[in-house]
Amino acid sequence: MMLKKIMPVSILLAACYTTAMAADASLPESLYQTHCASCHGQERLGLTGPALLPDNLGKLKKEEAFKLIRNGRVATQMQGFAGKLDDAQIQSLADYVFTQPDKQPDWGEADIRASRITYPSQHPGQDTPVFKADPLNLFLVVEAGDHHVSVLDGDSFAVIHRFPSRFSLHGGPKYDSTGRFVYFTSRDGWISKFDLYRLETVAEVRAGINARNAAISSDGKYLMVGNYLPNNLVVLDAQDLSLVKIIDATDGLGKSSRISAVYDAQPRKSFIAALKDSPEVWEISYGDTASAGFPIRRIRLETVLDDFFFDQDYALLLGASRKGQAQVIDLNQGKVVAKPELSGMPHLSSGIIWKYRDTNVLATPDLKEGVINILDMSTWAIIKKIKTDGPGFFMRSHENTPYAWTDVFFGEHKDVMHVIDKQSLEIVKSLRPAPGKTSSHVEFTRDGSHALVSIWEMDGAIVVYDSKTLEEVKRIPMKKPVGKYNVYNKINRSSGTSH
Ligand code: DHE
Repeated sequence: MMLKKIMPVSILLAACYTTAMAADASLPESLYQTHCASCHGQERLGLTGPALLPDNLGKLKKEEAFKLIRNGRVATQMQGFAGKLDDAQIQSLADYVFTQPDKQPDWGEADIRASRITYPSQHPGQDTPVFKADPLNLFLVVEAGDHHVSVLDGDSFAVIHRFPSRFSLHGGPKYDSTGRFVYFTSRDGWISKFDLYRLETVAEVRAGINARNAAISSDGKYLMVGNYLPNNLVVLDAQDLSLVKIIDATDGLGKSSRISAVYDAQPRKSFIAALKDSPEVWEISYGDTASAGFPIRRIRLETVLDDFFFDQDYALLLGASRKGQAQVIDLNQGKVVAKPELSGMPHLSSGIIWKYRDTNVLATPDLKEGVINILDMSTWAIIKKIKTDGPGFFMRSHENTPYAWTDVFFGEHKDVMHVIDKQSLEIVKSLRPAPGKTSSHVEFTRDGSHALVSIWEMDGAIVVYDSKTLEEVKRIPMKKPVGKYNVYNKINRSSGTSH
């Protein structure tokens, strides 16, 4: 639908460019305008295809970009250009998309407002689920392989619905407190609101060019989007995704910064965001004061926070820079109260918490080292380093299971999923759900009886395990299911899952 609306204008404009640049038809800019602009936008900000700016390309390498332009991308509208362009032209295009534009692109109030789309409902007035399944035991499975989301019944493990998503969703979708509405963020800055009762998209808006993540306020009124480009936080009305406010990410000393991430701190009625290029964390109140303009309380730190996580009360924040310098910030006192000795590259946003003896522990995987760090949350001492078969990305547990699960994401053992006993702090089993294929990202059913593991391949799967016996129960084919999110566990802020 969007394709029809946008294509003619873009093609027309691309054609004008082509004429103007006819003399330099071999220049990469000219090749780009002729062959790419109609889908990826004249300024590389994305249209029906994703934005092609260096910071939006994620982990894509230049060699992969060359192959992608040459051969196309399976299951997308990206066609291969091997018949139209020679290898030198393809290489120059691959180099071009990795080059920063002369002028930093902007995305302001007018762009945000103009991008908003609202969709008419197929079930007007329907305020109960259109399906027979426990709406709180649904999983949303983000399938990056062909950019779709599957709605999975957590009791029968049947897919009850599947719908297309924006390109390259990243981070966990955010449910409102009822579990009816859910918000997705794409790396290209698109926010999509989906109604899980009616099984339909409600509205979409592009809040930025390169978004980090989003958080929904616990009262369900606001969505806050943290951006890398432009450097800002964007407040949206959660009802219809209309723009409420843009907050420039400028630190207390006047320096502009990207946003590392933003989260909702439910008990505090505030959003907590960290700046990525400046050692500052912000508490932005939405309580009774939202009408007064989302006031910012700044906490100045010694080092930046690239990745961070909270205790269950949102009184303490544990954060780390990518160099591993960790700090615990007491959000009430507004100061650093501990500096845990973490090394490597801890992935704190994947941290989980459980009760251990007379204390709570926080466990975090590490993106560089094959280790799970277990920290005592009363002293912030590392009480155990569990050696794994390689660096991992995600961890999960549930209040009703004695185990914590973690993946080995990088290296020759990327197919291993370790199961850790939460009391002995030992690995009790290492599963290989699909030998040779990356297995990653676990999520539990609402009662904790089953653990769902992703096989991260185009012809991948969700593998369902009985969480007591650790035996496989079912295998559901999926297209690179990067993550899955259980409604109940999320809205009840289970200490074993991400928030
Ligand atoms: Fe993520 C969540 C940061 C790369 C898949 N990732 C998050 C969150 C942050 C983050 C801050 C929490 C946001 C939220 O849920 O609101 N991710 C980063 C990085 O800094 C990093 C290392 C570099 C980058 O490219 O941004 C990174 N992430 C990746 C990937 O390469 C992954 C594996 C594949 C992809 O899709 O890009 C990836 N990240 C995920 C997933 C979640 C996530 C699936 C949600 C986890 C959850 O269970 O909540």
